[in-house]
Amino acid sequence: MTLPGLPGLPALDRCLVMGVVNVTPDSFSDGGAFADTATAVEHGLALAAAGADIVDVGGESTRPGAGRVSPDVELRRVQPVVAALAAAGVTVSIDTMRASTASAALDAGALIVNDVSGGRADKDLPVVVAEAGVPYVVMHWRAHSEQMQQHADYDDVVREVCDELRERVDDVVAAGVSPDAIVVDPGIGFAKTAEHNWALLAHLEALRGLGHPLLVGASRKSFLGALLADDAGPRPTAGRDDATAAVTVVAAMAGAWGVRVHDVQASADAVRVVARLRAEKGAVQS
Ligand code: PMM
Repeated sequence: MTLPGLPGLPALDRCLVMGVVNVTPDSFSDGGAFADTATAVEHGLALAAAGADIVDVGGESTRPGAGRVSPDVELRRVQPVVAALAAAGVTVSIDTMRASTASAALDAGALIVNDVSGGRADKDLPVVVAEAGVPYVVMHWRAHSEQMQQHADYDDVVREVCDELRERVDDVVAAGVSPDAIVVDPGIGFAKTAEHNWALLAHLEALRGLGHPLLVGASRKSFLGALLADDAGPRPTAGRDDATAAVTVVAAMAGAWGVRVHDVQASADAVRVVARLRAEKGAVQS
C-alpha cells in the first residue's frame, strides 16, 4: 500500500506530515516565535527530528485580516531558512503566493511549492513551478486575507470548493504544470466559517475524488478553538494540538496524502497508527 510518488519525493505507505515554520512576526498561532533565521532553522530541524516528512517555510502571514508583506521582506525572511534546512537534508516546501519568492526558494533548495492562492495571486507562479517540475500544492482560496472572510458564502461548500479547485487545477495545468505534480488542499479556514470547515472535513472523500493527492491544514485553527471553548472563551492556540492530532486521524483515515501541522510529534504518531490500521483492513490508498 504505497501512495503514488510526486516528482522528486519518495513514495510513502502512509499519510505524510508537513511541519510548519512561519518566519513571521504575526502568524495566528506561532507569530513571532520563529521570526529570526537562527530560531526558525533550529525549529525546522526540531520538526524534522520529531518526524516531519516535509518542513513548510513561510514568510507571509495568512491569518484572517493580515495585510501583505513586501516581496523583499518575504524573501529576506524565508531564503536563509530554506537554504539552511535544505543543506541539512530536510525536504523543504516554500509557502508563498509569489513567483519571485518561489523561484528564489527553489534555487535555495526547496523541493515543493505550497501556494495558498492556488495560482490566483500571481499568474507567474504556476509558470515557475512548471519550469522547475516540482510538486505544487494548489489550495482553495477566494481572496487575500484582508478580505477573505467576506467571501465565506456558499450554497454547498463541498461542491463549490471541489468545483473551484477543479478550475484551479485546469488553470495551472494550462500554465504548464504537470497534473502528476499537483496536490489539492481545501484551504481550511480560508474564506470559510467553522461550519464550512467541518463540512469539508466530513467529506474529504469528495475532495479525493478530484484525483490528486490531498493535503489538509487544520492545525490550531480557530474552528478548533471554538469547538473547545469554555466560559473563558475560545481555547487558545496553544491548547489546540490534541484536537489537531484528532483531525490528522480523520484526514489519514480518509486517505489524505498529507497533513500540515505545527506540533509534529503527535501527528507523526497518529499517521503511523492509521497506516497500520488501514493495512490491517486492506484499504488501498491512492
Ligand atoms: N494554512 C495556513 C498557511 N498555509 N498552506 C496550505 N497548503 N494549507 C493550509 O491550510 C495552510 C497553508 C495558515 O496557517 P498558519 O498561519 O498556521 O501557517
